[in-house]
Amino acid sequence: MTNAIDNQQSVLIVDDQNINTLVLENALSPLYTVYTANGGQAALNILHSQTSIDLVLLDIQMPDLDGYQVLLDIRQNDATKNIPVIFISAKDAAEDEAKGLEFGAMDYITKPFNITVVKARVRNQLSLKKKSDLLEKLANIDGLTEVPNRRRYDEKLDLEWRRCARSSSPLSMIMLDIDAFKPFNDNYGHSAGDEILKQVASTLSKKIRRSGDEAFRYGGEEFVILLPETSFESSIRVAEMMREAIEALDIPHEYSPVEKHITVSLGVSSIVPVATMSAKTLQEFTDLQLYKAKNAGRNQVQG
Ligand code: GH3
Ligand code: MG
Ligand code: MG
Ligand code: MG
Repeated sequence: MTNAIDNQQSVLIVDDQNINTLVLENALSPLYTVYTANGGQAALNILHSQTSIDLVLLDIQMPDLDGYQVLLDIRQNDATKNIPVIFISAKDAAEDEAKGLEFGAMDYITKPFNITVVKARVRNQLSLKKKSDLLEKLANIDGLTEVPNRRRYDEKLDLEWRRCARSSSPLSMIMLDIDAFKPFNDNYGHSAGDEILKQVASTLSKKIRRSGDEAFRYGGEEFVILLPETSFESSIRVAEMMREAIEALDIPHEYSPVEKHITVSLGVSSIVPVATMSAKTLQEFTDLQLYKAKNAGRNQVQG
């Protein structure tokens, strides 16, 4: 195992015969971070840990879990389903190769392999992986504020809802809307408005302390923060801290009926998810609290 260098891609080599793992590791470790596993279960253990793997070189015939079973597991798991797999197998009949590709492998290399060809094929798959990672990132980030977007939020809400349902722990949500943003745009101009959105987004991101919490741009001048496994009381405190942080930016807004600077209103709610309820319930509750904060005079937290 080599040390991870920043931005270096990672390859997991899986083979029950040490000589194969060794030859591949020698060829690839000068270029990539290499992990090795001597069986199917060992491979899954690495893939299920926090390690990020960009490509798997996978033997098919192994005594414990075979390559097909490993690939099936990779594709069924949210965290690993987009990792490309290259089968490297002594099963060299055309039907075997076709079966491997139909199973979802990106490429198929027969043994005995030519190491130069293996390196070229690995390089091709990793270059594709880099491009698809970039596209995936761009698809999930809001272009203006650079925080995760609505699309990412929808995915994350669904994921955290299911996760908190399994652990019977509360999922909390904060919805935040800039007060009197229309008169700000009307008087200071739309690009000045855009700058406010960027500042608000970066303030929210900076105020997030727990690694599981995340802020998203929900739309227009509305942001949403998801706080998995966080109590209602803690979430109210986070919301109040965010409200204060934005007020402390002290951005002049002469045309606001609230204060002479930019303020925000926030709604908070918290649910221990159960299977019969939809994640949208939490969103509706939180939106209702935001509505209450607006009606009660803005620049405040309601929950
Ligand atoms: P309230 O206190 O009730 O929230 O009042 P408001 O004026 O903020 O609410 P309203 O929903 O009427 O206005 C939202 C404004 O946000 C209108 C829209 O032009 C502006 N807005 C939405 N997206 C953007 C954006 O990307 N950039 C800029 N500059 N303005 C935006
Ligand atoms: Mg084998
Ligand atoms: Mg709004
Ligand atoms: Mg508003």
